[in-house]
Amino acid sequence: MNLFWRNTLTLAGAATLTLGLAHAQTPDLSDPPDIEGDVLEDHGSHTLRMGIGLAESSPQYLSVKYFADILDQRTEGRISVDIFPNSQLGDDVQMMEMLQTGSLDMTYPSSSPATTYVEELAAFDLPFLLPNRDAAIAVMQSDTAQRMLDGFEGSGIKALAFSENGYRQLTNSARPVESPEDVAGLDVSGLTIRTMENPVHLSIWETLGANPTPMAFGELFSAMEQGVVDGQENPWSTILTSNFHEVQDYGSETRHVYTPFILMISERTWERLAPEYQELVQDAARKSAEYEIQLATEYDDWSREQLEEKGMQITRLDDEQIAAFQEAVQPVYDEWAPRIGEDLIAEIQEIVESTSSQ
Ligand code: KDG
Repeated sequence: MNLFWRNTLTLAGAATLTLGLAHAQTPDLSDPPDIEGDVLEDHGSHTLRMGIGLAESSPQYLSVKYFADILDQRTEGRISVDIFPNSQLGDDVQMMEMLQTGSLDMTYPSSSPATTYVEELAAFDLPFLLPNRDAAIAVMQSDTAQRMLDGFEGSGIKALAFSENGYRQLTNSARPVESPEDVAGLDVSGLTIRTMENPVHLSIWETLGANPTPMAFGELFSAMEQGVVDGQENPWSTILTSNFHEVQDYGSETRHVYTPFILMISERTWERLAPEYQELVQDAARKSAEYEIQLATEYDDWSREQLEEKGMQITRLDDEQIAAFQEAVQPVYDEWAPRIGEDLIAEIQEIVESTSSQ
């Protein structure tokens, strides 16, 4: 564990089960791809416990069900996956620690709190680095990203695949936000914003004049309900499937950061699996991650429309308004780019540019 990174954060304590009930409604979703391949030879039975932060209707949960179905079908039920949604078993930070000790088999955090294990992951936290989904996907599928997954080696965690959490959007209960000035407040105080446990995110919101508070995702709904924080930022699908519209009146399509998820397994669990099972788990992880990206894409705009229908006042920012945010967070780049690594950022920018020239 890198102490420098750890010390930058204030951990917000244990996750509690405070999310609203899961939404039953979903957009028109693609069916999971057919499960192909023979049934594997019997190498013993395993039950894998997987904890995730999000609700049963989220793209993350639905893709994990597909992951479980692949393992079930290819082993005739010898590998089963028990999924615990809604931060029931803890938050991203706690569940990664449980993977290290072997008290939990699998989890699926955002890359942002995982920067305590692999610092290079913080490149994803730089605001406005990935301008569109094609670029983001190209980066997640690149050798650069594979190097980041390999960087977990020796930590007690094996990182299997990247997928999409998505473009993060700001919501709050105080006022419509169209500009950095609205975040900072002119005659009123800056918005109190919950962030993930990640120093770059703290820096973004401090720079914008907000009062950022890192907090576990599982505590967020009640923190907003009780007015402990004014707002938060997450992809529209998470805002909808976690029922944040019940406690947040305003949304702004800021798209300030694209966050990936990382599907991971405890190294202890991994080592207990026969090589043929390991290969299957790795393959199922990649396939379910691809499916997750597909679902997250299908959810994104649909979720924003649903939120509007449910009464959230959503501001779509034009290019000029986005540019104002981009300019305001330039100091975050200046502070963090040298610490994260200029070469790494240049590598990512090259991948981004190669997608725009296609
Ligand atoms: O399962 C993932 C969630 O725990 C979390 O990563 C969601 O983006 C998230 C957040 O804001 O904490």
